[in-house]
Amino acid sequence: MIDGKKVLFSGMQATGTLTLGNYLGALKNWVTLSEEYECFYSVVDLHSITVRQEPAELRKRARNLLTLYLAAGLDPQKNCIYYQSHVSGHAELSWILNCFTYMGELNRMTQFKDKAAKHADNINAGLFTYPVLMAADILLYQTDMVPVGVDQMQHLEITRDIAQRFNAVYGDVFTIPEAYIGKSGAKIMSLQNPQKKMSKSDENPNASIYLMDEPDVILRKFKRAVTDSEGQILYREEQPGIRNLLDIYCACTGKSPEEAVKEFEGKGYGELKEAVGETVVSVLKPVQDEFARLSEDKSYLDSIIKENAQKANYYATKTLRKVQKKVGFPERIR
Ligand code: ATP
Ligand code: LTN
Repeated sequence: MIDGKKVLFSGMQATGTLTLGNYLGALKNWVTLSEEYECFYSVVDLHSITVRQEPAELRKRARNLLTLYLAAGLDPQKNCIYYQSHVSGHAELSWILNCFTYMGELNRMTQFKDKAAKHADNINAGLFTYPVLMAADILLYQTDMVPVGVDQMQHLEITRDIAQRFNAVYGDVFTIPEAYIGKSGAKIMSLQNPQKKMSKSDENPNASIYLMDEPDVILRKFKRAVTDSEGQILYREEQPGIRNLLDIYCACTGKSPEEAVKEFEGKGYGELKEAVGETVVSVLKPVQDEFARLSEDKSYLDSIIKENAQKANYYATKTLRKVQKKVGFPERIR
């Protein structure tokens, strides 16, 4: 608890360009949640180097991602928006938690298996212990709630296991976090293959809507979206392409699938695609405009980065000192 509010933590990696999936499945919900919780939203750059990065490119993407957090509507006075690498407590706690995590547990992580297969030439120890760093991110702020996609559930489970194991030895040190899986936009699928999730690392640019796509590009991508030959607009499993378009429409408008189906009754696929495209354009336009405006304001951004890193460090250090004392490190002489 901070000032009577429950604590929420989440983060995103600055790898690739954010997609509509990231926006509807994560960022948009973060803004809603920020009213109710004391929130920490991190650009998790320590996680990014588990795969090779070009330094200048990583720095640029990390800054763009932080700017996007703000552009999407997160108020930096109310939410702590910062770079993970600016708070050394993440790495320090991660080391300690490594000593409370078993090889067998990490071996079961499906993300590790996937990424190891994808980067066979660089299966480094950081990739293996990635979930421990994620546990440190969360536990460092005594987090109650973690909004994540279903793909991150396994990492949240291991975080809870590590925390419970530590608490069993040393008493109630860590708050045990709960996952929060948002309802709307939970899984936006690829426009080219509706069986696959929309992902920023997809090789086919037509499969994903990028947050910075121009309106005509967005409309064109929707026009080309893969559908089916059923010829009717219904929300059902047998029509994954149409269902995905309706999901996107609902996540953008707040309408229910039933309402959307009713609205498009008797209409053709072309009309649906155009309507969804236009809705997405109107949702992304203010974010794009605000991103452009903020990107120009270097000194404002720098002041946010500095102040929020200080705030994050304050809370991180509080937990870290407690943990260091519990495990038996000598007291600091001041
Ligand atoms: P990558 O392609 O590099 O795996 P990604 O696009 O899957 O990246 P992540 O960085 O893994 O994105 O996820 C950032 C956040 O966005 C997470 O909370 C994740 O659950 C959410 N997210 C990612 N893709 C989607 C999607 N298609 N639908 C809904 N939410 C998504
Ligand atoms: N692993 C997550 C990003 C991430 C995260 C976190 C999410 C790193 N640390 C802590 C929630 C809480 C991902 O790849 N989406």
